[in-house]
Amino acid sequence: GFLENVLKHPTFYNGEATVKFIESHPELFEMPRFMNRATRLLNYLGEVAVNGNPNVKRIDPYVHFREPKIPASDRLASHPRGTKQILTEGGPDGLVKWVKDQKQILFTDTTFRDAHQSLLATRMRTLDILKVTDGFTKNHPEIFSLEMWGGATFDVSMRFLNENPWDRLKLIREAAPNTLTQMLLRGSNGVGYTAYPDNLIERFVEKTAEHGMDVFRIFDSLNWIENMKVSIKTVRERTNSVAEACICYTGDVLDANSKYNLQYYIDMAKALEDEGAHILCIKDMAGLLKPRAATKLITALKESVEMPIHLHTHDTSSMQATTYFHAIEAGVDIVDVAIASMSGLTSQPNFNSIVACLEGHERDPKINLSKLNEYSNYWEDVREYYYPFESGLKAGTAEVYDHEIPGGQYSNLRPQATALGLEHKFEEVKRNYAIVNKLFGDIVKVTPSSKVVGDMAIYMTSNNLTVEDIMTRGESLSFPESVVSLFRGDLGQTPGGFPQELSKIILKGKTAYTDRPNAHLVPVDFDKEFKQFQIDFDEYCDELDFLSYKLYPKVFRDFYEHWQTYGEVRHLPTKAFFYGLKENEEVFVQIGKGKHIIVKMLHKSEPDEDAIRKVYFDLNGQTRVIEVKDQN
Ligand code: 3PY
Ligand code: ZN
Repeated sequence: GFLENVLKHPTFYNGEATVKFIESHPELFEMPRFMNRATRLLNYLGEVAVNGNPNVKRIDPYVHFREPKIPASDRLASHPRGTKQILTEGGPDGLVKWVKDQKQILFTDTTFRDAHQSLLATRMRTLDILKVTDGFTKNHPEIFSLEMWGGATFDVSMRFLNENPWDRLKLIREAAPNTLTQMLLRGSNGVGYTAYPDNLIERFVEKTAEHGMDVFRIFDSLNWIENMKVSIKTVRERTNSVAEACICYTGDVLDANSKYNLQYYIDMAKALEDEGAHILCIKDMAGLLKPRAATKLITALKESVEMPIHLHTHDTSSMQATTYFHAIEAGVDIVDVAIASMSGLTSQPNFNSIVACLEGHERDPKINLSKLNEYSNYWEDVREYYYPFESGLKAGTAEVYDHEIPGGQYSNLRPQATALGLEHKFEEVKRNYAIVNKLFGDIVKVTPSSKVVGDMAIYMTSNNLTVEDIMTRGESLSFPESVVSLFRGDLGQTPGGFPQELSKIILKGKTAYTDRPNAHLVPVDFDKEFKQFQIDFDEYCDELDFLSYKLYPKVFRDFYEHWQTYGEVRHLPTKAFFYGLKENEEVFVQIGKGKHIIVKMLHKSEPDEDAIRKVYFDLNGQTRVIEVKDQN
């Protein structure tokens, strides 16, 4: 306890403590919060040994895990200079100038965010990322940025990984001091699925920048700039970070009849430049940008705006490396790629192969390919631990040009349809997705608008509804809440507006609004609400926890309760975290800087009459018993 901490403190122990000693060492008081760190982890391992990890739904006894090999790097050497230093020295404008003045193609590596969001349901754990972050950024200082936060990772890390998302940000930042960090921000929807008060978005952006975020990629799920303004302005005015504003690519720019035609992109790009964006991103979330369309679009945008252009895509069609080559020749500045073993299909195109094919090109990035391949091998072995979250997609599909389902959603849709008993109707779900898009007036589909289209497609499929049914007897149907909300204006406005007749049917007499959704929300009273938050949780919960709570109240509460019982589970090796320990299996767990425990599971007893099992562990040489109720 406290007294023991004081007595063992080196200053006290060496007789140097003064009257001010305790006052100047507040961490001594914090110790009880961290007491029993090991016991809590044993609670977790005991629970998993008896009941399994509740988020692992499918265990394959034949899967064989290999020990991932961490590529060599000099742990003690300092990092070579990289893009982070350029930003620190020259600010966002200096960085933009540097990007434009040099000729090589630049890369954003999405392995730490979009790749696993799109392939493994966002389940990648911080521990597996951190094992290679230091070495990766030492070996590859040419990389423009690491996309490593935001999108779905914020919510999933609390909800399914029981990790504090802020820890991930701080730890990766610390391990990658030479490379820009990058996140995906859903404009006024923050890292959530609905609009938040402006001052919450502002505070979130400020704190995120303060704790290490360099590039904010900002989009709106309907391409409605009004929803992006607060985020862009906050990044510009209150941080030293980069505001990268997106146009979400929809339809086909080669199709002269589409409302998302070349003029649409040029106008929106200019408008974003006027809002103060430092970089323009073409965010092709479904992977619809065809090679020749890339030539047309990138060439026109290079002529229309001064900002560097950053291209993001998903390889759902399996053609997107070709698109990148066309874009690179047309002068795109930065492209998004994922390390080979985490690339392809609904993820980003293959970093390693693109590097190989650019060898000798006038924009050759000169990245050490054999080292990059070693990292791919690391991720290939790590990926195996996550097999229950694989989507099962086997090949690219040209259907994506019809249904336009974003990569991250596509890999989720079959499991979602299966869970609803619609597995045999998956084809119909995809077809209905395209039908709903037309019905809604051809909208941009990306989180959260894509979820609404998906909900409606599933609703139509499970109720055997056609467009005609909706238009003729829609008054008697009760539409999914997300659909009503979209038509009410909760996600903002779409180019040309929502179809009037359908809107009347869906809203059933209620009126829609056309101003910003955030204008209808009560601002957060930070002082007052934070005090109450600390009373409701505990006084050690800080302002970052408060932000997590404001964004996801229920998810945060569950996460907090999990933490109280099971501690910092992010320290556990991934195999132990998902699958528990086998009898006599031993793990080394680093629980803090220079602190570790060695845990061996000895045995678990049969359940007693109350279904309680005893799980015996050896913890650093001492036997410990954890009692767990068997839920089976
Ligand atoms: C997200 O919002 O999480 C996305 O990845 C959208 O493409
Ligand atoms: Zn994406």
